[in-house]
Amino acid sequence: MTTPRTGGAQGYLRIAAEEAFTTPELVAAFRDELAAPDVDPGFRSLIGFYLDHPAERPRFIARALNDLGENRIADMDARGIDRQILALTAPATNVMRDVERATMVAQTANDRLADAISRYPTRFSGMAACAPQAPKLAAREIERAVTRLGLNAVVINSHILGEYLDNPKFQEVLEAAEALDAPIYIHPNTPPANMIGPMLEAGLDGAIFGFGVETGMHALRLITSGVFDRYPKLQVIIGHMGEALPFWLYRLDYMHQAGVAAGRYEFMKPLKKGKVSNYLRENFHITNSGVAWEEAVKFTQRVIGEDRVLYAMDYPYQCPVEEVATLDAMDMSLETKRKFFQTNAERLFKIS
Ligand code: 1DF
Ligand code: MN
Repeated sequence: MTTPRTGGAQGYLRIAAEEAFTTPELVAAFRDELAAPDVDPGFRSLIGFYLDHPAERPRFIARALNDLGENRIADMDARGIDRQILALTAPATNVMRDVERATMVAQTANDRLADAISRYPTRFSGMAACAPQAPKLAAREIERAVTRLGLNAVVINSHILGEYLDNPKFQEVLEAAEALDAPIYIHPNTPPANMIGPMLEAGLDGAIFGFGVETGMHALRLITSGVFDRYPKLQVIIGHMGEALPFWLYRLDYMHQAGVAAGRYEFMKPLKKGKVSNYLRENFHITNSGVAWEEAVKFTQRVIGEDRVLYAMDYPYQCPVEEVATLDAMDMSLETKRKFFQTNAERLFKIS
């Protein structure tokens, strides 16, 4: 295979929708959190590894996360990526018990991101960070980031100190996102302390599996708790081929209907749109981050619709140079590939 080029000669631009960066303020806060008593076990496993492990991959990742300039652009050129949609790297502010500091880290990250976008307006777009543990301030920061900084989406790294966005305490965050027409990307986090035990023991707590289990459950909780009946215009993006939810969908619909009909759980009320799958098809977009696999892309397009499946690379965590050539070669019409790589992202993130 030849090296993929940027510029769109293949009939579409390649926009990568889940690309990570960090800031000095976030790294400092991570270090302080790691040194604090009772550190979250998933956070220690994940960030303890990436900040300090001497192996080649974590050292490459730490360097790449810190660069919003020429080195990142060169990596994008080498991989055929025209534009990155940037998000503050996981778990960002979600683990911070110092709420004021978490809010400040999100604000400075948004300012730094807006600055990078102004330097490379054709190569970078971005999502707003926020600290949902201070919901009013988070809502205000989302508004500032969307209306003043031009960040047309929000990233939230799944559970917030063990709590989920269906909790009514976070309603201002969901309201702000819906009112501003800003999709929320629920990016993975490691499972919380009360969920992680057997996964951590087996080395399955991180991106290999635990991320997907935790984040897929978060998305499902939003559906089954009725969040989208309360915020019908809210759009949520999930990565990693929908954290496997498309593959579960038949059984989710069946068992959800059975549970609702029996009145088995207080939490699980009847939903306006009935089935779980109706919400996945109307309130979600899915990226293929980390899953450069033709069969899975096509299955997801068939199950939730080709207007809702987007390309993402997950730079710098998973960024092999040959990836886009594999996806360019998918047996798929040019029209559908263009939606996947370019136009779905342009619409969702309001890129013109
Ligand atoms: C990893 C993967 C880490 C993803 C990430 O953020 C991340 C990893 C700390 O491989 O440990 O965003 N990912 O989305 O797959
Ligand atoms: Mn990621």
